[in-house]
Amino acid sequence: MIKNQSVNAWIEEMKALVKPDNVVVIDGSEAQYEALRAEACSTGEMIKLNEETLPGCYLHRTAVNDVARVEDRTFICAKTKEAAGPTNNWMEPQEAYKMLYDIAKDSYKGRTMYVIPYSMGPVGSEFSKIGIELTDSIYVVLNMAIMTRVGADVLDALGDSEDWIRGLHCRCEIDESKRYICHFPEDNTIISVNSGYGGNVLLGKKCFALRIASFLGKNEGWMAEHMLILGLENPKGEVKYIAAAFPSACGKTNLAMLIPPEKYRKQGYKVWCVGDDIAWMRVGEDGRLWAINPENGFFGVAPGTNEKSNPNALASTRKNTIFTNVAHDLDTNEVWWEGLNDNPPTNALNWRGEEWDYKKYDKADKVGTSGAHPNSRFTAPAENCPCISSEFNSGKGVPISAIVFGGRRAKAAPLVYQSRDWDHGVFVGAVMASETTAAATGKVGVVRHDPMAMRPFCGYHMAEYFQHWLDMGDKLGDKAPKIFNVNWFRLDDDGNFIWPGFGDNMRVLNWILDRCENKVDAKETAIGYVPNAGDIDIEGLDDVNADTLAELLNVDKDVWTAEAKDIEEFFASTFGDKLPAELADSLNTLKEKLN
Ligand code: OXD
Ligand code: MN
Repeated sequence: MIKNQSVNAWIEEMKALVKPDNVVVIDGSEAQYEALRAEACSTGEMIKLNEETLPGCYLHRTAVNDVARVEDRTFICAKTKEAAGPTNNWMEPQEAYKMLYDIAKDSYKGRTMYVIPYSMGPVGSEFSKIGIELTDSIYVVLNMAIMTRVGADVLDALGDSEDWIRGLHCRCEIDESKRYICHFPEDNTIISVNSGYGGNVLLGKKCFALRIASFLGKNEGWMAEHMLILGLENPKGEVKYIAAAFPSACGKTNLAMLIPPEKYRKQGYKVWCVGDDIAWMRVGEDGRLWAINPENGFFGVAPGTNEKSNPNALASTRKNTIFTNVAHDLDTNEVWWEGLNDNPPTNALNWRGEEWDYKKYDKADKVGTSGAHPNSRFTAPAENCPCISSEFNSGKGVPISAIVFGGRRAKAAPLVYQSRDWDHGVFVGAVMASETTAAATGKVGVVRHDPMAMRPFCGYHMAEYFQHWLDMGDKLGDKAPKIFNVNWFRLDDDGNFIWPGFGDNMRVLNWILDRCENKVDAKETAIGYVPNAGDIDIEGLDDVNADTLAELLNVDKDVWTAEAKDIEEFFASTFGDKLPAELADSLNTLKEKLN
């Protein structure tokens, strides 16, 4: 079936290394997927869920030691350590290949090699790029089939081109001590061994669409970003698009599928989801920035997803979805997770597959006592989403009016502010910091610097990445999107969230778009433009009055003086004199304005 010689040559090379019993090329047909689902169920790799209430849905459990991305075992194997930069682990490429090939050697014996031809982006679009993933996991095949565009038409679109990304995944023994997720940006190659967790093994996602693609983007003059894309439709039927970067598990999926508060809905406002995790953006013929979502599905965090927080995400998971590491209700053969509803199943297995007593749930030990793992996931087709954008499959993309950065910050960042210009906006993105979450292994809740939410995903030196952002601003000139920062997670002195978040975030998005169209004024502060109190609509919010709004918008001089010091230390210790001058200038301006 495969005619492309470079693809065939590489498959032969990898076959000789991993020695599969047989090779199956994934053609994208429903018949082939159905056979694979049946096989996975017969071996226990997947469990078929209730066909009446969850048609086409399956449950999978990963190994207990393999439930999140492993940043400490993720490497950028560029030729030099300098090219990988200070925010990435680095391994010398030849050394890395040798180590990985030693681990991968013979690892498919007794197993099948699945060859997955996939396109990131609509097949044939000028934005899109093609990858071939080899895997010994049916779970990976079926997830890739949801998350990307897979099949024979991808091979047709590739033709005899050598421009494609190699991805080798070997489950091996799921041995933590030999788990490596390695990227060879100069060779367009990804190798992942000893894991079965999505973020480590669905190689189209973080590995290709962010780490490798960010490197390609720098060289080819476009951007690969950890951003959702949404379209906000006003009562006149005009749709404006926003791209927003938040660290993992900080609500990108919720924002991307937001349902406007009732009063806005009645006026005719709507939100359309283009993507919830990744944006590829290019300067279009008209000089504006255009974006596509290269993915074809959602790999969303299950806990906390419910009828109120994100009805669209929940609806997306009601058919043809794969659930990973959630609780299994044995009475109904359905799934459950913390925050789904107040009725935990009484006859259930937890994410580890053990009998589970919901009464023993202890918030302080979620991993040990919860039904679902805190980083349990749903893999749902984008076409299931009730608010999927009509432009979702458009190869042309959508024009971006505003770029929004945000994180989990208890105090420093106000609800929203706007940068003074593009270069200052790059600074605003570069100084993003957020509390860590369960999406990656390691301690949860520690504030860390996460520039543009790309710290775990930038495939090259991050100071050069900042420079690339500045260069894109030069290309875009006065057509550049405006840049903002939001913080939905501000706490009061008792530790309660002050802003209601979820659908009400629409009130902030409206201000952002009004600013893009010069419809409202703003107050200049040391950190940028903050809304005038009357310009954020709080009508109908029970818990937010003028005083709370003032607190939410407050830019505290002492807090920001400490923040500026912290930024200075972060810049100096991480980037030294590689930091672009524009960012050092923005920091100096901030310090001057605070004085
Ligand atoms: C994700 C992540 O899965 O950021 O999107 O971890
Ligand atoms: Mn993500």
